[in-house]
Parts: sequence; C-alpha cells; structure tokens
Amino acid sequence: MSKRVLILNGPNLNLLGTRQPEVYGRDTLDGIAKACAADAAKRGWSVDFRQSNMEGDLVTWIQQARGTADALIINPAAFTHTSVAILDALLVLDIPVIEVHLSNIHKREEFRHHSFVSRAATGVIAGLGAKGYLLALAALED
Ligand code: CA2
Repeated sequence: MSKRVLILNGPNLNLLGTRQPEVYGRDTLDGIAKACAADAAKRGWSVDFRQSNMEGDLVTWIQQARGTADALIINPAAFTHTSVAILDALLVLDIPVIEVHLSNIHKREEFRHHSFVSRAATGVIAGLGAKGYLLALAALED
C-alpha cells in the first residue's frame, strides 16, 4: 500500500498567484497541489492536499492524521506565528512533520521570525517558493 502524506495550508494561501507575486511567487495553490500529487506519485506516495482559513479546521485535520497519514507537510501561513493550538495538535503526532514557507520568514518583518510550529517540526523549509513543497516530499524519502 502506498504511503500517505497530508499537506495542509493555512489562511489566505488560496489567494496564491493572484496577489503579491513578488513575495509568494506566481504559482497558484491548485498548481502546487497538482505538482505535489505528480511528484509524490513518482515516489509511491498518495497526497491529501487541503487549505483552510480556519484554525480549527487545521487542528481537526492534524488530529485526524493520527493513523491516517504517514507524514505531514504544513504551511500554517499566519498561524505559524500565533497558534499554540496548532503546535499542541502537532506535538501529539508521531509521524514526520515538515514545515514549509514560500517566503523566507527570517528576512521579513520581525513578527514573522518566530514560529510556534517549528517546535513540533522534523524540519523547516523557507524561502524557496513552491519548490519547498517538493523538497519536503523529497525529505520524506527513506
Ligand atoms: O511564506 C509563507 O509561506 C507564509 O507562511 C505565508 C503567510 C505568511 O503569513 C507567513 O508569514 C509566511 C501568508 C500567506 C498569504 O498568502 C497570500 C498569497 C497571495 C496574496 C495574499 C496572501
């Protein structure tokens, strides 16, 4: 049976490709989802790719990953810098968790430099645009 990776995206990432291309690039979230599915298929993984603007949705989906996913990739977007709830949900997981950011959060405003989520992450990728998601998939290879 193929391994399953859950890829979660936080608030406003549904707007990708429509605004602020100088910060977040020109890829749409749908384009990133398709690229991830194609890349994961080559690696023998199946992908469940989701986005929500609601913190509670992300917490619920993280909880449901227990027993249903073999790895989690998450771009929590603005919740990265605010959400102890997402951190607590992630801390319960016993699967690899890769935190991805399109932009280099350390090169940006001070308030983006701290991530609550990183405390629960196996690894963090930031500043490499949409390619970061594919690098996260590559990082899951044995
Ligand atoms: O660089 C990233 O991936 C971020 O997680 C993106 C978040 C931001 O709050 C984090 O600090 C870093 C924002 C996502 C908003 O995406 C938009 C895309 C297009 C237009 C407007 C917002």
